[in-house]
Amino acid sequence: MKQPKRYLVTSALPYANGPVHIGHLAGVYVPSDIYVRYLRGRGEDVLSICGSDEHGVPITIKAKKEGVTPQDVVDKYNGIIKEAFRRFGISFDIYSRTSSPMHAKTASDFFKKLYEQGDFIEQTTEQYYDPEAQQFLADRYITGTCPKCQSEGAYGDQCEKCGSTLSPTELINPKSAITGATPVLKETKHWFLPLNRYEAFLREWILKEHGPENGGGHEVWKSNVYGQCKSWLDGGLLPRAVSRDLDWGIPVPVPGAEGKVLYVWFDAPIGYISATKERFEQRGDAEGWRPDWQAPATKLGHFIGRDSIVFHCIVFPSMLKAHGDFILPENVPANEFLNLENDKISTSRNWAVWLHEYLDEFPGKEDVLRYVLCANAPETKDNDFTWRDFQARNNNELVAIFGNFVNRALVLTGKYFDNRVPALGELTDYDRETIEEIPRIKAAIEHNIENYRFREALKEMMNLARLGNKYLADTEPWKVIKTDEARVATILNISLQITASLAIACEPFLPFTAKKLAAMINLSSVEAKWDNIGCMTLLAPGHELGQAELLFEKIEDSVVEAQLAKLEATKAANAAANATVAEAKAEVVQFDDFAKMDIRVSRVVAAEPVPKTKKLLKLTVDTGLDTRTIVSGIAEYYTPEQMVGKRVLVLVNLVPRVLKGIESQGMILMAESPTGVLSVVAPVAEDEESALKAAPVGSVVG
Ligand code: B3M
Ligand code: ZN
Repeated sequence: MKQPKRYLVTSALPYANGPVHIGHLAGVYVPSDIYVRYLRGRGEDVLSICGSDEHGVPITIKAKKEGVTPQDVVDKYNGIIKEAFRRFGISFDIYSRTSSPMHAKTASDFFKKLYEQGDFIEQTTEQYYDPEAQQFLADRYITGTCPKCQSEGAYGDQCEKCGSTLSPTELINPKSAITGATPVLKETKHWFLPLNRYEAFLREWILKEHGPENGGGHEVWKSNVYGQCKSWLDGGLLPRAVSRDLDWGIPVPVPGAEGKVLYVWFDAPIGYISATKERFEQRGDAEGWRPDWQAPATKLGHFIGRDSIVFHCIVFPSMLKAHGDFILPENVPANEFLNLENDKISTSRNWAVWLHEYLDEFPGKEDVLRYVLCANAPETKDNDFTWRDFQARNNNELVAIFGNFVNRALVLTGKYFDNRVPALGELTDYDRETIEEIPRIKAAIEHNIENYRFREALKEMMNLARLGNKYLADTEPWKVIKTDEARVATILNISLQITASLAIACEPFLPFTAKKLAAMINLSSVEAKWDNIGCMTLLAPGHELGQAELLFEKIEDSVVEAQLAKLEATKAANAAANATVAEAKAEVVQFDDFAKMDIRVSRVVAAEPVPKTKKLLKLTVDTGLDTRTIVSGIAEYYTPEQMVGKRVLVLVNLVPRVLKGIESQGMILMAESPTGVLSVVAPVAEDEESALKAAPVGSVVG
């Protein structure tokens, strides 16, 4: 394998149309961060590049949905994503964004060069056009009946019901998602990158150089990545349009391209180059990016999810090859997908653990999530995140092994040797065997990280903690101290050297813990170099330790149950939203039916949970006619304290019903937000009523 002079590591640019969740983290950002932290620890020249992907149709759709501009959307999510990464300790050297002027120029110049070299095919095709909105429609903006399964609401590129890939003209009864108008076919010109021209080059480069039978000299790619590439290549490549009719994106920089922008998958990977340039420009070294992207001794690696493999292994390399001024990636270590509690992570169904929410709910537990996501990373196949596993890995591994070992070594040193590293005496065979294990573990971590096997690497790092834990358990210094203090000095010296090695070895995986641990043993950053792992004089005899603290704490059942309840509530809200849609479609209510309902503004005077239930509250309400008891399944949304004093709408002539032995005399009405969140309809109180009446009609109150 070539000896790289420098490493350039890119992590997929997240779309700035939503926050980042655990699926993104396990697939891309945790592995890439482990990789770059490890390389930095080895003193390598490494640059870690990322930023927001701010163009493309998903952003414009989100903007339409929220009634704001695409710029508002990307500003909002770029901020949320960037801040969450920072808090989580993802150590990018730059986190940029594709709406930056540097990127517009870089992507524009890239396109122009290919255009001038004659690398594109210009082609006029017929595409759906919305005559009311007067614009061409992206595939996602056209909905209709699926020709395969006949279900409604299929998109122009895909039916989410049956999973078929579609083209917009296949849809039955196509409708514009913008205006509802029936779209018409209209001619439009686009630029295509003829991927078929690069087939021979790609076959040679991917299948020969990075395939399982490569003759050395290059890295072999992961089997999931190689397999996808091979099937694309075997299926034959076709020209791909690199422009779109859209008003959000980088304008196509050639004559006759009004109203057209670069396809997001054309500009986004160029974002890696723009971000690198920007990073050097910020440091007053405008040309400094060149070795990273142009010197053959740079090892470029793209960390991505499996849905981006074709773009990073086929399309972008073809673009780079056509351009000619840039190096190609040495590896594309893509991961598969992470599920959550046995269900596919989904932004639209809110089935996810969002990073920014985790950080708020689990302060100081960044490393626990990093640990669990790495231990479960979907490296070769899809994998599952469960809260029970999160708890078990924390309690049985981080607390019971890592934390326990470190804590015992430090506390015993404090107790027996005044918090100073005791001297190493004569070694037993067992001491020697233990010490000899450390370099073996170090080599195993290195080998695994360098081959993108981060789960195995993490296991080896934990083996170092296990080694120390077992050593203390076997040597029992707390017993030996009664008879042989010198022997205990040796045992604790060895334990503390292992602790110091652990502080260095855990850094790529658990950076917050590494920092805490280094402070606890007063290990300087000069000594905390990767190559010092296994050095048995890291902490000199007499060296004073710092303050011992607990590194990890047990996670209680109640914490896990609260997270599971949160997911249950999401499920319920999704089901309710679906049911509401179905009912709304199913039945029309006659006015007479509606008029039978006696609905009264009532005040809640008392509220208490119904024992042995999670969802029910027993409410006492004053309806103005009487005071009555209502049992309501409202406990998922409100606490009893929140309900007392609230004014609510009550259906008072509903036939009484006994629930959990209590007669419920009516029903509290709730309303549902567009996102499926239920809340009580709480009319204003009397004093507010007068304020309402005084306000002019049509003005907004409150
Ligand atoms: N934005 C998809 C994603 O967020 C896409 C990656 C671009 S990488 C240049 O995973
Ligand atoms: Zn279908």
